Amino acid sequence: MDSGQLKQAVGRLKIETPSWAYGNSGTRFKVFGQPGVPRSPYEKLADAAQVHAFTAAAPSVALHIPWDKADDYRDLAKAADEVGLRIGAINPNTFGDDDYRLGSVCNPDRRVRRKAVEHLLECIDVMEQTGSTILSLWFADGTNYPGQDDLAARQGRLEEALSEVYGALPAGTRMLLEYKFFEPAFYATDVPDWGTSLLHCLRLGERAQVLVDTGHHAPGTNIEFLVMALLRAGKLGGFHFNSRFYADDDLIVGAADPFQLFRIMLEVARGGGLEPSANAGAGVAFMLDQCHNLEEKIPAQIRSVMNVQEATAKALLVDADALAVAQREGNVLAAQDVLMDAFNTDVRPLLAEMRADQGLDPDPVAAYLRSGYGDTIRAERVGGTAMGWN
Ligand code: PSV
Ligand code: MN
Repeated sequence: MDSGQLKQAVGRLKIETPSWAYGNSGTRFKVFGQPGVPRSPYEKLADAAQVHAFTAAAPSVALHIPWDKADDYRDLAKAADEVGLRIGAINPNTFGDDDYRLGSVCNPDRRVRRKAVEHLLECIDVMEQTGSTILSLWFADGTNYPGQDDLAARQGRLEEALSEVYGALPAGTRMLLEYKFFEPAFYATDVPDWGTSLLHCLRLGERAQVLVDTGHHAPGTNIEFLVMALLRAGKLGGFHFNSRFYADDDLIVGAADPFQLFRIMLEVARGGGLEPSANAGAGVAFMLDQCHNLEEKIPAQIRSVMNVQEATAKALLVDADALAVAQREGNVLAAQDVLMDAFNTDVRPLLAEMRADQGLDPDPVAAYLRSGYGDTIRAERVGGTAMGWN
């Protein structure tokens, strides 16, 4: 691929940012407030628009309901449009209510299960009102102790809930099922891994696909392998990108292990996942799912978008012909060289050029910091209740 094609391919990549990245966040020990943080979903959209303005790569924002509850979702979608954005995935929240102590859709109590399903259906309404095409599901359901509940019965309840919700999906939309091997349940999580998610998605049908959150695996998991396998099966719905040192750290993607991000994007590229035609035309949804507890939020999202672009550019630089020859000949060292040559290439000058071609500042973070937007929101957003986890 020559540099012109590479710039075009990376330029086509779109990365969704999460509304919750713009609000206050922290750990279970402390949520730190930052000045200038949005007080409404509308202000979150304004911040997300900055990320897109400086990168031209983040045109959509995921919502989390009810964190982003609005009186009028059509109006919210209109506000997004006015700042050059659209509403991306709708993420129902079935973990932030006392009723969900023993789970949501897997809860032994039929009343609680019904409440959770009703919320999922309400989120489908939100999709219809905002033009969203993705319902992105993650369940905090699980058990803390062996024997606490019947593991198989919980799968049955999950199956029942998913079937009802799947049946209510509007035409042209899809459902992504995210897995996580731990947290908040300690003994058994009801959707712990891509295998469990895939089993449910296969049973549901074509419009149910697996969502890979890069922070949700045991240490040492070969994430690029499962990405390859899901893509081959047409079941890689999308990503929640972030970075982990220990657990689900939700840090800037590529911060802990840029080589892993490169390997993931390499499998995405080789499997055709960068093409809009992937997944029977639905494409792979590239989304960030990270929070910035210490650092400034908007430039941190910009940095994250750039990290995905850099990893993708390096993946596209891999000399496929040379790699094929090395693999055919069983030349392990040569194959390794091909990969490392691409990974060790400094793609930043090329991406700076790509941005200049797009009419952007070649250095988006610096340009944002110079813009004065941060000072403006810190001065203007005084009073009211900052949005966040608390
Ligand atoms: C759970 O850890 C998760 O990755 C899910 O995607 C949630 O929706 C999100 O984080 C909440 O921050
Ligand atoms: Mn996630």
